[in-house]
Amino acid sequence: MTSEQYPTRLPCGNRVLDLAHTHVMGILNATPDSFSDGGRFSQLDAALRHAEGMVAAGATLIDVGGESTRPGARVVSPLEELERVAPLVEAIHRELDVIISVDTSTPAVMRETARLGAGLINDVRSLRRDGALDAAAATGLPVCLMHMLGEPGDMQDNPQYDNVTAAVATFLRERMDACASVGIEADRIILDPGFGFAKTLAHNLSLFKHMEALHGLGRPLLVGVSRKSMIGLALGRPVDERLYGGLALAALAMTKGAKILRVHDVAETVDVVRMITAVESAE
Ligand code: 7PJ
Repeated sequence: MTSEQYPTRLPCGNRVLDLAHTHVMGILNATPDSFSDGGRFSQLDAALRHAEGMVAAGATLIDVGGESTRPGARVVSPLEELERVAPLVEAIHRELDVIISVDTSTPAVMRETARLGAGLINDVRSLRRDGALDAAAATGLPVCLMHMLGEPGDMQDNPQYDNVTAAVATFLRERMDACASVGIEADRIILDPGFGFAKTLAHNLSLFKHMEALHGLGRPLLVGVSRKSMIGLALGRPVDERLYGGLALAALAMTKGAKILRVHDVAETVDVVRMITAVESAE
């Protein structure tokens, strides 16, 4: 475990994230036809109930995403993305005691969801879209910067690194500098190695092994590996059989000092966090 070099209190809108502890972030997909005309209410309600279940299971953050980053996924317009995400953010803010993270690269979505109660901007493109730096700065919210090369559509076309961990650290440092240039200071930033984004299995495993090197950037780490292909490839498991592999990685990420674990399986991951905390709290 690392002792934090940063203040442990991170304001996220009207809530505070205590970075002295490890937190579980539950994934909530506002999927392509979630809110299409026929089932608009029922699908919104189902998503809200899913969020409620994750909060009851111990998630302190819910990550709401309206754009699929799977290679080959359809491009979503800003308006469409907003129509998927905004009703959910509004409903969660009204009904649940949780920090709402919005998984978006779209400036208009950042601005509007911040107004509706979001507490964190989670951008897999690290605010590289036109207008994203300014939009994020204007919200006053913390930002999660994630390493990825290229775009989700082409990121897996033969990614190459001399030293993947060093490349990720350099990239994240540059994005922190870009943030500073628009007034997003380091104390508002969370960093993410970006597992599965523009990385082979060998890259993902090496980056995971050497994750502690990223503590040198002085900011809390978020790790998202839940059900990802690095588990599938390492174990030879389809997506619905990756829970145990994912829990192993969650435990390892926590002991390597990650502060936020982004997962689908909240209850199981919360048990991992509680068990490790019990041991670490012992005499
Ligand atoms: C991540 C993410 C991740 C952050 C996705 C998936 C793909 N945001 N959004 N980190 N992954 N910060 O969940 O499989 O690893 S979408």
